[in-house]
Amino acid sequence: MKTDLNDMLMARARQVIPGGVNSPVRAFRAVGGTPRFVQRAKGAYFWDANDTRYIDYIGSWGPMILGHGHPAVEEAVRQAAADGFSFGAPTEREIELAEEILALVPSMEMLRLVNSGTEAGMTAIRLARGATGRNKIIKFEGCYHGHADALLVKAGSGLATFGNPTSAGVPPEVVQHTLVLEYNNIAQLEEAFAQHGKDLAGLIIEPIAGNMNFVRATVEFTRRCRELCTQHGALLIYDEVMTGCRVALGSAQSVYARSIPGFEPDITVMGKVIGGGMPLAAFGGKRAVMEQLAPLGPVYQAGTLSGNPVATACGLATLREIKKPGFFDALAAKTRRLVDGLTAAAAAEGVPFSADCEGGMFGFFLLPELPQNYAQVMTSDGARFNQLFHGLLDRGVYIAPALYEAGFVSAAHNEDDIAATVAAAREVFAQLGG
Ligand code: KE4
Repeated sequence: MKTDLNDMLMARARQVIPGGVNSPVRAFRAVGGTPRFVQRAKGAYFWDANDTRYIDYIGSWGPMILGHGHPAVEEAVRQAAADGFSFGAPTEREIELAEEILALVPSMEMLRLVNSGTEAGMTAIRLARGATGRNKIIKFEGCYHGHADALLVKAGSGLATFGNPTSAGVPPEVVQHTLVLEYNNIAQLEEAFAQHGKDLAGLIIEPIAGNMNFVRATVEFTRRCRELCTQHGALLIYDEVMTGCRVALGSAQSVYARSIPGFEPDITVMGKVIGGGMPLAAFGGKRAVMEQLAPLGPVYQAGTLSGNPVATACGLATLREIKKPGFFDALAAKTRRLVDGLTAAAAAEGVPFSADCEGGMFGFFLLPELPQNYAQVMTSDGARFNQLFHGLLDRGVYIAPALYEAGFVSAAHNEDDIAATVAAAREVFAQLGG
């Protein structure tokens, strides 16, 4: 029996890193088995410690929209690193990246670069509170906005009660101002604003919830979020860390603006794609809101490595590639072919299956209908998902090791990869049965 080097590395990792990983989802706790330790990646693939190749549909959880090791991005990072890793002083490239992002997401007039989606989301909440002088926040069950204390919260016992912590170490008083509502539930949303509207600083939402695998906010729900925030003077915070420049060049807000003319959030949180795989995220909004931030205004936020010169080079090179004519049309069509192929394979084997995609992001459920909220997502059969996950993994196809996570296609995935993925899924669906 050949020694599995992933097992050896995991045993060693567990000695020095909690759970052997630097982020919990990587540990395969939900699906079982041993995480694959990546030794290198290129294009649509990575190779694990055993030098086994996988078609990669995680792509670092979204950033690798070009595929791994795009030559133009590698060259930009190489040149930037040669000029210096970090200065703690302003650089022209931070201006260039800010200008590039603002041009793609015109609801923002200004932005600030930070190092992670958590940092961006945490600061967006603080900014909404500072700008409005109010404390209360609405979030939705199933949406994840990073691990800041105020956002690690689950629904209270009812509308009247505020949230309870989802993590040890978060004092109840920290989440007492966070109200957790059901995604896509307009009646509950309207009731919450009726009860708490004058105290609400903001509402934060994933427009397409990739942390519930793939659940879209309905157009009507989105319209009501916008209307009620405007009516009550609360700020609509769009968490586009995952969807930003991933579901469309203009991000999810540009998709919703097609159905809701003039639709704009007040604050947008971004990450992943805009950093191209390096630690970089951002939050932005209208000038009047953003100028509340230090050093101009009373809302403090800072970061040693914010706007890091190597990370900004990686992000800028990535954005310059994805804005090229035809990039998103091709990516969206390829993602659609994958989803249609998987759907047909499941139908051929009588497996209850539903899937959806937008741009280069997709999701699927072993459910006959697409779920509309967290409770519906969690009716999925975890054991069957785990069988699907490992069946694909054994066939060299790497999807997210959790049924509530989305999938990502890159420009580097080719038609053979899509066909091989669908063929692998067909074999596993045949084993799963109806
Ligand atoms: P980070 O702090 O992980 O950079 O971003 C937090 C975050 C914020 N908002 C949304 C919508 C996000 O999806 C994320 C992070 N996404 C997860 C995957 N669902 C990252 C993977 C991980 O936690 O290891």
